[in-house]
Amino acid sequence: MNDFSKPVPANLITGFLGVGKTTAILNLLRTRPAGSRWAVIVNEYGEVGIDGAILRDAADGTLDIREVEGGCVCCTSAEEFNFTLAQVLEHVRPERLLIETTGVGHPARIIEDLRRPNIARFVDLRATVCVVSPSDFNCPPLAESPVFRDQMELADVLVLNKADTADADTKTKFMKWGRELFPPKLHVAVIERGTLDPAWLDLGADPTRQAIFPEAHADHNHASPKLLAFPTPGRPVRKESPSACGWIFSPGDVFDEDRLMALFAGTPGISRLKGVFHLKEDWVIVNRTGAETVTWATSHRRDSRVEVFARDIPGGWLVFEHRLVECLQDRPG
Ligand SMILES: Nc1nc2c(ncn2[C@@H]2O[C@H](COP(=O)(O)OP(=O)(O)OP(=O)(O)O)[C@@H](O)[C@H]2O)c(=O)[nH]1
Ligand SMILES: [Mg+2]
Repeated sequence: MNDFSKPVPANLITGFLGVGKTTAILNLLRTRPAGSRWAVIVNEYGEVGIDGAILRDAADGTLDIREVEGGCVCCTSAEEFNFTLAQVLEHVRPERLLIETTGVGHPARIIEDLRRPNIARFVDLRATVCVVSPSDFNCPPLAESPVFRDQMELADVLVLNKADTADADTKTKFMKWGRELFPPKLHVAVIERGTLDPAWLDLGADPTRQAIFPEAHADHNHASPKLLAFPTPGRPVRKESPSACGWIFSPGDVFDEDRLMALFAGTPGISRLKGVFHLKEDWVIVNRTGAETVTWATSHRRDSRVEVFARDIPGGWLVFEHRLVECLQDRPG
């Protein structure tokens, strides 16, 4: 039973793009006690949220999923985040709140906000879990970047996910490095497929952890206002942000799977791609990080949507949009 007199236990799940944050949350949702009411707030970098669709597949009457899209809470979405948080606390009253931060964002602002006395009365911020991927850990420009270092700095629990893609040396190096950090982490682990131990969530947050680069940002100035447009058949709505672009297609638009996969495989420069697509036989999630693509069926039926991260997309986003439209089964004349 919910005890409304107590602050809601909450955790932040942080980490770079595509490291397995949503996968870890899905795993945690599977472990929750039967009947226990949980809420998840996902803060996505792009204007087109995909994680909400992924998480909603796990939803039943006791799970509430909210999306804060269009930028990270550290810059443009702070107000929207606070509004969403207030709604969840007031109307959902969960027994546990999980917050997934954007893969390009800095978690300092959100932690600071949650610790403000007016919010801390309602939210009991527990361990912040930072998920790291072996490829990021082994990439010095990334691992030394201010946002990455602060994600590590602010974490209470540090995990190396995707153990299946790490050699023994990387795992040993990660464990040694994680255990030598100061202030010490409450737990350091190597995991696979986001299998976080739910007990780690209740390790208390250390409020003395401070960001070293609180002003650091990845390159994300979300100057564009939110678009209020609706797609029509064959004509998607495009929402662009620096180094990423998202599209929403009309729910009746049906994609040819082979053409779609060929487009994604044949477009150089894509660093991350997430989408939900209406195919002839089914609706599917496509989740790609680097060269690895995972596809699975989903119950999402609202619309097809995709978010693509790329530094230099050949020909630009409009050309890519044209190619996406060419993947439709009945292409517009
Ligand atoms: N090989 C491998 N892939 C994994 C593992 N865990 C997750 N993945 C895959 O990595 C991809 C990204 O996982 P997500 O959970 O969406 O990552 P994320 O951190 O939430 O991504 P963003 O929200 O876009 O930053 C998906 O295709 C997952 O299936 C793992 O342990 N090993
Ligand atoms: Mg995610």
